[in-house]
Amino acid sequence: MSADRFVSPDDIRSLFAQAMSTMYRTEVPLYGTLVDLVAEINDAVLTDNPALAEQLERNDERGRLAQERHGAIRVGTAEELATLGRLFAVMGMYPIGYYDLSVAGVPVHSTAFRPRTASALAANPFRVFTSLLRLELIEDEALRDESARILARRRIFTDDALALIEQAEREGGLDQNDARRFVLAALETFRWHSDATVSLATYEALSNAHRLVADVVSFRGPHINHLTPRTLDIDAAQAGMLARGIDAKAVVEGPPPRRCPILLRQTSFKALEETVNFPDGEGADAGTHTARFGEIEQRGLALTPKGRALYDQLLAQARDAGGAGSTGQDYPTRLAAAFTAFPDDHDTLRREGLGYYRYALTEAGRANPAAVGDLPAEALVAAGLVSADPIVYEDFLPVSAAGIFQSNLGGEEQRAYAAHANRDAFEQALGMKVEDEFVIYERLQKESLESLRI
Ligand code: OOG
Ligand code: NI
Repeated sequence: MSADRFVSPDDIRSLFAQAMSTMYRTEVPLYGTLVDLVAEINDAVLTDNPALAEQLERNDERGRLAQERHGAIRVGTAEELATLGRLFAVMGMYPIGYYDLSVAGVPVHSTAFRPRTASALAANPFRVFTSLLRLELIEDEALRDESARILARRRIFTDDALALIEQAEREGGLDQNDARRFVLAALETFRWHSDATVSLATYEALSNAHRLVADVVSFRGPHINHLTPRTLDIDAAQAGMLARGIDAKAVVEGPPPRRCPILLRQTSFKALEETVNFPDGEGADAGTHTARFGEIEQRGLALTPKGRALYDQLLAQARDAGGAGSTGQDYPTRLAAAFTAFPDDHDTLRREGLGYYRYALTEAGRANPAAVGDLPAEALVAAGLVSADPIVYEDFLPVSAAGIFQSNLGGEEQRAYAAHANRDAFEQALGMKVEDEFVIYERLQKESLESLRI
């Protein structure tokens, strides 16, 4: 059996991302509006800024831009999470990063399943932010036990999906026909079901414990709760949402506007009020649930641990000023003021080791390989023989994620749980280790440096 009868995991991921996008457009038409808005803005930015267009082209980001999305789901048990890990592996997506949201009052911890090599990222960087409910954080013991019983009963994967995961693991891949079947079967896990599996009374009890608990426990599966396109100008996207009368979140999460974008800036529109049907036709009017929303993001430079520490420090400073968190009219001003301490030109960011860069020979460098020799990268950049472009941040930010969760659960900022991050428990549930994102960025940067000398 030769491996080339198999469809590459990159192609399966692209098929899946496309299928999810089509499904979500039908489920949440406003998502389609966001995608169109982002496409318009990105075209305009690229037309106005040919240098950026060239940079994206050089770094294999131009082609992926129109396809680029992340989604998010929340699961209830270790078994669900572990099986998801196997399902995503068929598509070349691996758990990267550990996020503890309990400190922000959300009883979950999370990872992102995503591709991790330069070629896989260039093919399609589709990522899914995946949260596992921490039932142990529900105080009411009876409710906790009932939730566990309800979750233990449900089956979130179709038989076909499970069989095809096993087949892919056993044989090392899926052929064209099975890959197509796999995508259709996998899609079922992420579909929205408006029928609750629990009584209205149970739903309300769960909701009182935390709206997120109701969202995870009351339904047949972990519906995809948003899909996020990537814009090149989030301030334009935010203005565009407001201009179209979309109920956008007040604050853009993440760093302030900058000349050199870093990490991730995100905005979302509020969750839809959906009608939920309860068994026996109960609560015909009572049943609305906020689960699904739309989000737009702008991605920038991936930061090194040193850069990230500075980011975290300045963000905390902006949020703590006046004790107002990220609420309050003056938050954008506080944020901008704090971030004046973060260098905003690429030469400084690079020389101070704050971000990761991809190095490549320029035309001059290619024409004169002898001049490249053993010179250090900085000297080559200074001589115009090598370009250094920002490596894009492919991950998430816990403070931003908490803000997104909060605004879409319809909640006020809530008290933090007295829990601690528990990466070991998460990895145990998942059945594998989550990878450290810094190691991946470091490797991408190193590979680019090595490519200069070949
Ligand atoms: C996930 C929220 C996190 C992001 O972009 O930070 C997220 C959720 O609400 O399930 O998607
Ligand atoms: Ni998101």
